[in-house]
Amino acid sequence: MYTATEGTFQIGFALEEGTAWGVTVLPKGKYLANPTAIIPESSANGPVAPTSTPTTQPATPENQTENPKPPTIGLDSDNDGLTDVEESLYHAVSTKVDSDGDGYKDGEELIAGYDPADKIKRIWQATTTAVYRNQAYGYSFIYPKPWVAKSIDDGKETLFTDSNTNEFFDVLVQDNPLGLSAINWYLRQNPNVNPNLLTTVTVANLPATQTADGLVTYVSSGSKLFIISYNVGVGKEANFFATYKMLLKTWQFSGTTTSAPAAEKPTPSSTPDQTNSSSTSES
Ligand SMILES: [Ca+2]
Ligand SMILES: [Ca+2]
Repeated sequence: MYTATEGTFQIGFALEEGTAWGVTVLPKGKYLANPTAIIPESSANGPVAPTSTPTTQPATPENQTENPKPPTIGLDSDNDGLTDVEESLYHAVSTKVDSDGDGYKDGEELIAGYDPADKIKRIWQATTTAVYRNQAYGYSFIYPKPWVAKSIDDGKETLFTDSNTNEFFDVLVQDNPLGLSAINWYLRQNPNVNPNLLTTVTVANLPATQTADGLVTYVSSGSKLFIISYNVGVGKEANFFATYKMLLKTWQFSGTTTSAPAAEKPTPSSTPDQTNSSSTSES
């Protein structure tokens, strides 16, 4: 239903299950929405429930066309998907597409969770990496061993910094009491963003939401929402895009996985898996 009068509008909609609008929790039911409020249809003439930011939400999202571009990737001399900085970090060879001679490109291997400098090892078995485990919030992943990990706020946020470039990864845990999916949580926080600009990737076998620049990933698990971001720095080149994808690939929630998977190689492909879609928990 849509009705309009001078200077305003009203839209009717029905919720098949409960959700939230700003700070307002909406149970299952039928509603009427106008630029300043959402009200149950059954009480359309009664008191209104104000929305959280009625004066700043535009009536239409058409003007939200921001489409953040991925940053410029740092020098990749052999064009194998690992920057020269990453080649050094993982003890690969910056002039060899396939450093360990196993038939798979260096970048393809790292993104799939394999050691680009060893024919057999997975990346978590490499001497160049370490595992980070956050006991407070029940997650873990693999990161470059030389990086400095620093937790703040009792583990609610942790930074992983490369001291040479000052690029860093940031994992921030937010409350998600309604258990919203990643996409719904994101759109609730960023109501003006066009959902078509977001992409869906897989993290720990869960659908995750990623911004168009590929730098921020949102994962929902239980009553928590995990924001995993890659901070390149304004105007700088990104040297660790493959490493960021490796982090997402190796991310695990406690209790959702068992032992390390068998050491099968990634399926041969000229286009490395950008969606981290294959499981790390299969054996
Ligand atoms: Ca390279
Ligand atoms: Ca290889």
